[in-house]
Amino acid sequence: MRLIILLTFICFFAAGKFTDEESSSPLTDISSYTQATFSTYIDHYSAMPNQFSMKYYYKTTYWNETGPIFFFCGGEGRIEVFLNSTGWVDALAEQMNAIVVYAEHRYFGSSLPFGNKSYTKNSYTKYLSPHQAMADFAYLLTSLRAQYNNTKVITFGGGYSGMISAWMRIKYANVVDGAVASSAPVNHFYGTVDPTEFYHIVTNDYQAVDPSCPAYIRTAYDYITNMTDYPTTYFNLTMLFQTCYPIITPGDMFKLKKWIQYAMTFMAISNYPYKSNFYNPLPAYPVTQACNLFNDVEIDDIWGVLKAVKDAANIYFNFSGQIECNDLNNFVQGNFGPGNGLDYLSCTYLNVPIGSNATNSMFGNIPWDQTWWNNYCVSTWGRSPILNYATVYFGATTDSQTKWYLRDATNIIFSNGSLDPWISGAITKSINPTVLGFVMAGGAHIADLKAPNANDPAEVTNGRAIIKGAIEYALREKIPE
Ligand SMILES: *[C@@H]1O[C@H](CO)[C@@H](O)[C@H](O)[C@H]1NC(C)=O
Ligand SMILES: *[C@@H]1O[C@H](CO)[C@@H](O)[C@H](O)[C@H]1NC(C)=O
Ligand SMILES: *[C@@H]1O[C@H](CO)[C@@H](O)[C@H](O)[C@H]1NC(C)=O
Ligand SMILES: *[C@@H]1O[C@H](CO)[C@@H](O)[C@H](O)[C@H]1NC(C)=O
Ligand SMILES: *[C@@H]1O[C@H](CO)[C@@H](O)[C@H](O)[C@H]1NC(C)=O
Ligand SMILES: *[C@@H]1O[C@H](CO)[C@@H](O)[C@H](O)[C@H]1NC(C)=O
Ligand SMILES: *[C@@H]1O[C@H](CO)[C@@H](O)[C@H](O)[C@H]1NC(C)=O
Ligand SMILES: *[C@@H]1O[C@H](CO)[C@@H](O)[C@H](O)[C@H]1NC(C)=O
Ligand SMILES: CC(=O)N[C@H]1CO[C@H](CO)[C@@H](O)[C@@H]1O
Repeated sequence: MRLIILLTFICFFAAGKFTDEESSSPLTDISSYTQATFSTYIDHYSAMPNQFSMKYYYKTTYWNETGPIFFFCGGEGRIEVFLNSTGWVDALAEQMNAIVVYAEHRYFGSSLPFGNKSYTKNSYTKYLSPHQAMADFAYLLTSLRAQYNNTKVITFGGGYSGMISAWMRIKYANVVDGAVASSAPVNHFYGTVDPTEFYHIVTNDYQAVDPSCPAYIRTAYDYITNMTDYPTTYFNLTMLFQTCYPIITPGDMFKLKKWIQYAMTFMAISNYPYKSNFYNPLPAYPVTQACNLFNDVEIDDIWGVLKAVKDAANIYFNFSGQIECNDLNNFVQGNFGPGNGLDYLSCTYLNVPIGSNATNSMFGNIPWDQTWWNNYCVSTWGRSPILNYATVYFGATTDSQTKWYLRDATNIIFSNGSLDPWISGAITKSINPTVLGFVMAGGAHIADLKAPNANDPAEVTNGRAIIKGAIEYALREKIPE
């Protein structure tokens, strides 16, 4: 059984109202970039000479010979998804005469050290880690700086890749002059976060749209939990949810709940005020759209509630209208491409605890169970998570200790959307004069790095101005001769 735990990393609006004039966030024009590959070591920590090709895109047309390199650190998916959906980086590069680079994270997209065998056995998969990926980025940056007048570097990233961006500045201050870390849950690790905050925030996002909405989702969940003991309901559920394979076991019922939870969570994460296509194609304000489906349903109408929750989940899974049936076994990938890299990372270096507490979550009580997770990881990957890796290697800590741990860091911006569940493990307050943490009210996950849109909440627009000011500050520091 697969537990869906994701490192992928929400909006204020009047209940029940959204405009029909949905604008889209414009995509960056990928054809204006040049695609390239960079050969680097599969293992940076042995003298093993074997190399692999990592993919990157770059654009030098804005550069004026003295401008910086804006380096977007790839994350848990093919790099094109990040390039497509972070248009503000490109727009800022134009204003600041920067070279833009988007580099793919190893083991994602087409940057596979052992080709399509990369995930087939442990001796191939074992080179997938944040530190190896960061070394790839540092070597690529060193090569690029040599080519482009040893110019300064600002890293960018959002979500997991936002963590990488901040960590690049901390670990490679010799190569990276400043970092923008949008919606980066750098403290979302074992022992440093309350695991139940995540679904608390997801629930709050539905609550904010319509105070009666979470109760419907909660009730649908309870109905399915209760029906688990009654296989006579399974046929109806199979028909209603249009599942690709019939629901025949309690395990399938568990998957059905995970499928619903996944859709509700990712709509909250992607609750942009415009159409978007990051994880999956979505309409503007998907949370509002989902809650609207419960408007005319009585909460004690079992099949009515379940039908509405199915339709709500299908806003996430089937906005394209292309899905013939709902595959409860395989619904995680979306745009991010094939491979289970994120699962492997969650089972090794990035043990990210997420749970749910019925007192504040519409998904009921699902306490984080580390033992269960360890067993899952051993049976799936033959590995147990290294619980304190992020703490020891990158200084992940509790909110109250962050200021102390990062006291010597400079030039890092931690920007957050107030509605993003990942904020529970993020840095939301400034650490020192150049390590800034702030929250943009109404912002969803990585909203600031997306191309500016007329529907952006005011604080997201202001957040971009803060980031630009901080980058200019970092770039003013003179490199000694
Ligand atoms: C390289 O950068 C330095 C420092 O920013 C600048 O003074 C110099 O003019 C640049 N050289 C070229 C060839 O652009
Ligand atoms: C990125 O956008 C281009 C259009 O510019 C589209 O062809 C491509 O499929 C998109 N790629 C991904 C991975 O979303
Ligand atoms: C290059 O661009 C930067 C940022 O826009 C600007 O400060 C600088 O004066 C420009 N340099 C040249 C040589 O045009
Ligand atoms: C990898 O690709 C080759 C050629 O396309 C194919 O023959 C092989 O079966 C694939 N291997 C895996 C593990 O998918
Ligand atoms: C589920 O079953 C429990 C125990 O029988 C009951 O208290 C609860 O009301 C049921 N929930 C729903 C939504 O029917
Ligand atoms: C199946 O659904 C129908 C209505 O669609 C309902 O009348 C029937 O009682 C349901 N069967 C079970 C076992 O819940
Ligand atoms: C997806 O949407 C299309 C078009 O609205 C619909 O025909 C299809 O049944 C939907 N698929 C599922 C699984 O609900
Ligand atoms: C849920 O939170 C309450 C209040 O903080 C606490 O007493 C309870 O133990 C928690 N339940 C679980 C399952 O964690
Ligand atoms: C974890 C955290 O700092 N959350 C804050 C996020 O921002 C909102 C709005 O500014 C605050 O209310 C939260 O306390």
